Amino acid sequence: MDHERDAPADSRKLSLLRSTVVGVLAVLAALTAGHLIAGLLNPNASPFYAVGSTAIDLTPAPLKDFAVRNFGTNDKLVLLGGMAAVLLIIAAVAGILSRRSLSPGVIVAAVLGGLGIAAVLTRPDTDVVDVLAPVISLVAGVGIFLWLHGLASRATDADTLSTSTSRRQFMYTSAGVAVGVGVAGVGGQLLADGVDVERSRSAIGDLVPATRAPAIPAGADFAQLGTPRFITSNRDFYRIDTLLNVPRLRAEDYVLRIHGAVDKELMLRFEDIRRMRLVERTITMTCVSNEVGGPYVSTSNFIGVPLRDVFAEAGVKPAADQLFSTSVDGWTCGTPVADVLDRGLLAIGMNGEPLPAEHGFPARMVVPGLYGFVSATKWVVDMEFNNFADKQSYWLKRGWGQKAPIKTQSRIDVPVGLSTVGPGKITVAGVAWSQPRGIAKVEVRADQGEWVTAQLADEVNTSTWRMWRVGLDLKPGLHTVECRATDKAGYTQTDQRVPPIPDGATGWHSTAFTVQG
Ligand SMILES: Nc1nc2c(c(=O)[nH]1)N[C@H]1C(S)=C(S)[C@@H](COP(=O)(O)O)O[C@H]1N2
Ligand SMILES: [Mo]
Repeated sequence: MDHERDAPADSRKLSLLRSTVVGVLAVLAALTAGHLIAGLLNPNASPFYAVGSTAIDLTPAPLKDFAVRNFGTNDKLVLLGGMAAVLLIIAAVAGILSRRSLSPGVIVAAVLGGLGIAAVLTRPDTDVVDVLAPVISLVAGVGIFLWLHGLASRATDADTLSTSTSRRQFMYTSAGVAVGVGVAGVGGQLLADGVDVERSRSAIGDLVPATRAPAIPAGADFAQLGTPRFITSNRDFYRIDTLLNVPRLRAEDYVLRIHGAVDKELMLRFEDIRRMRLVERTITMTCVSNEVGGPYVSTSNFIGVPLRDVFAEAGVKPAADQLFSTSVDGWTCGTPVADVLDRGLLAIGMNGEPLPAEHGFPARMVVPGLYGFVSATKWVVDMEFNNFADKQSYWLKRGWGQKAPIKTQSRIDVPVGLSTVGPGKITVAGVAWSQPRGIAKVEVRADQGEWVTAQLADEVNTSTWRMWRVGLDLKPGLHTVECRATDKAGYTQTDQRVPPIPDGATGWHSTAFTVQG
């Protein structure tokens, strides 16, 4: 850029506005160019997503728990939004630092580009060719930066006759780049969405199991009082995973590898699984991250093949004590073989439909009685029989438990906390669960008084939640009620509060509300 030498230093300094525009557009161009190429190659190779996913994996467990607790299922959106905000600030600062010289901007672009390349190279769900996405991202970022910086410098040269032309040229080019950024971003997203999981799902049609789950009796929930309905709709089923974008795995492309301590290694396609004898089972799933009184518990009619049947041909060697499963995105999970063979399911359907994409389409594991992080691998593509001593799973490496049977818990759904109810007799109602033991009793007390035994709804099976209700006569004013469940093994919930990490929260749920006079 020869004009750099011609102009005196002062007049060569880019305006604040132009330098900011240069920085921000360069970074946006880098991100969206990478997103577009990733859309063509592999959506997981988008540098923005890859860095975000890596950040999730590297996040210390307490911070992750904080995120889940405070943002729930929106934690990923919060992360992406935060990343975008930080990037825009870095971009603006890099632009402003480059008012006199190109090097700060180039250095920032190179560092960000390097991060993108490193993230894509180390993701478990990307191939080597996918590195093209962050490389093009880097090239686009540096290229747009140099180009716009050159135009901005020319527009800044005070002594040229053509300054106004140069200014206009900078403006138009910036606008053009902004449009390009929008097109690349939207295009990349459309391409990523284009791997048509929905078409693959609907091509499967209704799943008809050989044995249906028994019908849910009308008396199984107290939904009219404010408990959840017994069967959670697919849309309302809680969702927990480490992913920014749901894997787009089509049933046509699906292969499950079964290997390790088996007599014969197996490769099963979706059609192979579907042709096995399908059963339907009503199961309540629970997340270990659920706080006392929390929402991460849901019930579905899962359709699938008992894992025992899936493994019959493979022949599991008796020495193996862990089923180490891996999802298409590289998340891993270790499940005790005894539980897997006793009651594990390779599920392909939920409530009569193929699994929704976010719940593991086309196939996932479900093992009643174990928290999801040690049993419920979604988008499962690899199952290896080995020993717990050999291989550590995703959450175990991050300080969570190795074995995590679901703890007996109960929750008050009504009255809603801090609400005003009554006057008259107050109905307290909620749910309790203790898969696979089953619930024997739920008790409620008000204001630390005597425990009152609640009425239990009809039991569906011992691997599902159980609704309860009780009527209390309470004087007008503020009250606190607590609940505790006893399972069929005779264990009554302890009042001792422990947090979810490492293997599930304990303690009694309590709710405060006001009774009207
Ligand atoms: N591939 C994959 N499978 C996963 C997870 C995950 O992060 N990735 N999370 C697990 C956890 S912690 C739980 S509680 C359940 C939740 O299943 P759901 O989202 O269908 O409710 O999925 C499990 N399976
Ligand atoms: Mo979980």
